[in-house]
Amino acid sequence: MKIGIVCYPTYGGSGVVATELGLGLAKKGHEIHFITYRRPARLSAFHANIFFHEVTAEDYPLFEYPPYDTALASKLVDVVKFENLDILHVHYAIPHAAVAYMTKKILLTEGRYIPVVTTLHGTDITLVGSNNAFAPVVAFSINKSDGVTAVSESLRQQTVDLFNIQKEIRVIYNFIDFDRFKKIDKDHFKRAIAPNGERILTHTSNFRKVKRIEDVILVFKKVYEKIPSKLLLIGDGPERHAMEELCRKLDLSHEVRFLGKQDAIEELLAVSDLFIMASESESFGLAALEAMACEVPVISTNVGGLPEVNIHGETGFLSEVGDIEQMAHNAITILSDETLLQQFRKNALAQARRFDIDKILPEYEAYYEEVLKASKLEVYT
Ligand code: GMT
Repeated sequence: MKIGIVCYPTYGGSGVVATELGLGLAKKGHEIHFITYRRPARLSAFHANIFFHEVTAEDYPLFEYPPYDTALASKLVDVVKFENLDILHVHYAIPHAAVAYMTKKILLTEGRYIPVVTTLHGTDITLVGSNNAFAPVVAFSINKSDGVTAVSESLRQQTVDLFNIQKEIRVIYNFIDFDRFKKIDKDHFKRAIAPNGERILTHTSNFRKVKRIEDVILVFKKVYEKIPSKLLLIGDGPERHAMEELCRKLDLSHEVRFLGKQDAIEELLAVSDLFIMASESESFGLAALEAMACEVPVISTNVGGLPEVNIHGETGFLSEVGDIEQMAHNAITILSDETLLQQFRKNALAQARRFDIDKILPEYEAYYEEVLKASKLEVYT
């Protein structure tokens, strides 16, 4: 199949999933065309089946905001036609699903039908999409997609609850590539980070408010008071500066390391004992799955799709948003008992295997086939 993939090319979860999906499909022989404003962060190496088309929204003194949507639609029309794509798969509804709809309509005027699959990732529905500024377009473009998937059952349900959706939404879970995410021997890292054998707690995110990193630090403080430990904070974003200030105020600067954006996250997970995710909203929690694949148990909140990934009492523990006491108690329970920690590590890996890329990729392939079969020429009005 020739598949066009549209996504945000950043370190965010939706861009990561879109890129890993494209890479996986390319390895299976599909021809993949990424159409984005920048080369996706995880698309570093050359692959014969992968093509990248950069979208540039030309600036002009009249534009306060460069018209990215228009530039993307024009680029999609061009790529679909000249690369002869079979299907467009857009990740994150805003604005990609609406732009794909416009693309479809433009191509229809030339008698060309391009089926569109939209994957909902979370904030496009829960935080941004449900906002009145976007809601009518989000609902419309979901209903006008030829196929719609959500990355968890919770996100599917939320979408149906928030919008008037006539389209069936298929749940296709996010996935993990075990060739990359596995526990590897990085003992020299461990010695550098925790020279006295301290426990290592880790958090990865884009440092936005929704991640509640303050809670992560406050949980860590309580753990640190009981168990010698270090906290690795991976990623960057708007909250970073305030969090650095908080660590200084709490006199934790020597115990908390801000590592910024990292490419080889698996190497840091390899030396971690526990992963903390304190988010107030999380449609899936890809970062938690990456940790689990590296045999790291997870202390998380119980929101959104997290209970579908992190199994309470088996792979880690779930708590109410903001319940710092409970999260700290759960973390101490696991970290103070080596036998329990080892059991949780094993369980985390076993649960992560349910999301093996080798199981999930065929679900996408089958879904594309289904959509292609069902898509008929729409009546142009
Ligand atoms: O978590 C973020 O802020 C990034 C965001 C994105 O759209 O890139 O992540 C969302 O999609 C990920 C991949 O499907 C999910 O694993 C995250 O749970 C989801 N984030 C939220 O729902 C807050």
